Amino acid sequence: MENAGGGRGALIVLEGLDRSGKSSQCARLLSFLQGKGCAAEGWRFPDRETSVGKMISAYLANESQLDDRTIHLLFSANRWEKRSLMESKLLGGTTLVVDRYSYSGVAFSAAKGLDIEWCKAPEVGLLAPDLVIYLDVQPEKAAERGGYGGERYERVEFQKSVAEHYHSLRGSTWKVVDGSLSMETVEEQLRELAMNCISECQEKQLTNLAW
Ligand code: 2DT
Ligand code: MG
Repeated sequence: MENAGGGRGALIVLEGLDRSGKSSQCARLLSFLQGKGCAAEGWRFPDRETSVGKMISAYLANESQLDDRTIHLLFSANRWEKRSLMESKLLGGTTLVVDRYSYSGVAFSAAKGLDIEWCKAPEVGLLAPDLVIYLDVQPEKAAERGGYGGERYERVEFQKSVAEHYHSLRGSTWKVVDGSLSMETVEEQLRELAMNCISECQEKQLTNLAW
């Protein structure tokens, strides 16, 4: 379809609080795009498969303790270690649907009290998304959705602070979708946003994240 002419793929990021529906919607969007014949892959951060990702995973499971700045930089390193592969996929025409990215990195660390500018710095130079879809749900509502999985950060008070920091990061590539609507309604909105993004990004250069 859109990328049949050899254009680049789109970098589409989904962001939101824990239990906002990101992972389900990423999967639905991905199968929709693939069903349309679009070259697309689903990615997620943290990517827990790499050696850095394994350290992050142990930290999130409360199996290890790390200084706040140290874990922040590991999350960032986990994106940096994937940057060149991400770039070659995109330039090769594959659209990437990514579950969390630098915005999670900044919003979660800033919610711990780290300086937001300090948090943004290591993200500069990663690839800039063409579209960031923020699934907006109230922290209390998200917590009701089958509860949290018991990982670090999965507490309502903390998630409220994360939501405020996400809010301060909203920029021109952001689209806020009401995540409290039905799965089908959200899915429909995401399809439209993604299709528009994929066709529009054909004429746009891939750029670096600059905040
Ligand atoms: P998942 O529940 O989506 O696996 O995320 N996080 C994530 C950060 O603190 N910094 C980051 O850079 C990223 C990508 C959000 C696990 C948790 O990790 C947090 C929730
Ligand atoms: Mg989680």
